[in-house]
Amino acid sequence: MRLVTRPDLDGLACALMLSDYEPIDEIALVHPQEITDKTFAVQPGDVLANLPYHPACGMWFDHRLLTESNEKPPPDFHGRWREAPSAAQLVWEHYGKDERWTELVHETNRFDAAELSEDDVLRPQGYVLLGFTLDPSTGLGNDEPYFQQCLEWLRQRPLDEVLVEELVRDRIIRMFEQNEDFCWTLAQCSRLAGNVVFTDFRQIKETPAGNRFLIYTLFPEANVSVLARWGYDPATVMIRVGHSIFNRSCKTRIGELMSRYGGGGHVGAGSAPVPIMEADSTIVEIIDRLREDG
Ligand SMILES: [Mn+2]
Repeated sequence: MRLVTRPDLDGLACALMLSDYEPIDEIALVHPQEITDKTFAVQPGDVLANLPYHPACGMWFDHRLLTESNEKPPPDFHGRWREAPSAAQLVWEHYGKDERWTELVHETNRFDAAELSEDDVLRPQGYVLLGFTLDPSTGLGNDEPYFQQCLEWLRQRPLDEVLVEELVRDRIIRMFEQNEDFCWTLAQCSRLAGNVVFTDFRQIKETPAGNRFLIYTLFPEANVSVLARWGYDPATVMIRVGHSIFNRSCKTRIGELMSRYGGGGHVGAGSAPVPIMEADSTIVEIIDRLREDG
């Protein structure tokens, strides 16, 4: 049985639990947009977790908004869906809330719902720290083998022992080193428009990488961020929008907003790939909407 998930901390927690309960012998890692765009072939019987629904799958666990851009599950699908802090929370509930996973699920919930303190962003520890090393937007590279390796380790030993593995430590060190540069680049490429901070990485050839919450420590006045960078598909610009995790007053449901542009997401964060020629007008539209909503 194959598990299809997203290579972040939520995906890792789902994989850890599901491979304990189901005969999972293969894991495929994909971005949610690949399910939305149907560019990834979901096979009959696949278990989908932490990704939008796909009609071919045998089982599905997810917590994102059900929006126009994705297919809706039938009422009797196998698995669990709800607006929840993480997909891991739903997997955990589905299999009876085993105590072995309590801390994992609690910390994954905090990380995936971005219920983080400034300390969690600047001096992360435990699962939150591991989460940042896994986060593709942190930009440490080589994410898929790293995900598979972390999964393997967490099956065998406690988190403390995994965090001191050389491969993990190397990523932690690189992450702290790059944060300083990243803050400087963020400050150069961002401007405040009312309650919105807009960061434009299109002017930079290679998209700089770093902790995706640092923007909110730099612009505490903003309650929402808009980021534009070159898409994985070179004909598009990826627009990512997220509520500030410190100033939680933004009223826009981001997943619904982004689904209008062919993307999707959660209440607090989402993204959409936009054709290059439409990017500027779309960005203006999104910023206007976020300013109107307050
Ligand atoms: Mn998730």
